[in-house]
Amino acid sequence: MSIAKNLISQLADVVDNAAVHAQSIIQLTGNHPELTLPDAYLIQRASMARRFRRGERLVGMKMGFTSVAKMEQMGVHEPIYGHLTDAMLVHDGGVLSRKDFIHPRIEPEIAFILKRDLQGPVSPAQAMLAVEGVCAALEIIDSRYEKFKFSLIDVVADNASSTRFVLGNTILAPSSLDIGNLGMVMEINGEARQIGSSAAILEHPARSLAALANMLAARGEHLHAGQIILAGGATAAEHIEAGDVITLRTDGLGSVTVHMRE
Ligand code: OOG
Ligand code: MG
Repeated sequence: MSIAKNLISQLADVVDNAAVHAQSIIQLTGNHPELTLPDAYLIQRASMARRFRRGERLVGMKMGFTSVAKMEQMGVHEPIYGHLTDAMLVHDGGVLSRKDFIHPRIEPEIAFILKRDLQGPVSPAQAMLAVEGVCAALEIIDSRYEKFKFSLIDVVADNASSTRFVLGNTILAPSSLDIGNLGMVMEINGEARQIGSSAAILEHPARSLAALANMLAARGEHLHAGQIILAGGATAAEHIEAGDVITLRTDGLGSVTVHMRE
């Protein structure tokens, strides 16, 4: 059975306020062990509704925990999704301000931009037919929970730790390269800190896109033309601090950079 509507709304306020004020909170399941995964997605959607009321616009979706490295780092072993808004989108070479975050981390990703609606159930190959372009991306995550520690249910309620994402300027048609095994090197201040491959993302990022469409289809929802989809971190995430410059270099998809200042 699902929890009461007013509790969903109250908990959505808790995660939303934590994000707005960059202040950490204790895990929702600490006080509410009865929360289920469907409840967590309801809280996520209710918190997004607050952002939309403030004028933010939905621009896409993200997948999380699609690589073994991410699952092992965070102790969550099933893929989840979250919502991305225009306020989270940072341009390549953009600058972030450390004070806007609690304890930010960064991870290397691949992004898809859709040319048409994508309705599950679909196979990975069918999902790719809806893709206009692919690019390298950096995702900045900032769990609202103390010490960046959470359960599956807590992280889903917190919109999968979403805070910012940066898209590379090299956007290629998926037919022009094989995205199944692209080398990815994430550097912080010129030092290679994570080295991986797009193959780490569910063995092929197309599987992540299909998995997202299929998870949404189970709720009667679908992806829309023009949306940006992050396939999930290919490696573990790295802590970032004021003064850091982070660059992701990829085989074939160019590079993408973001700066963190005070
Ligand atoms: C949750 C978000 C996971 C990914 O790419 O795996 C995620 C987290 O790690 O805090 O974005
Ligand atoms: Mg991510």
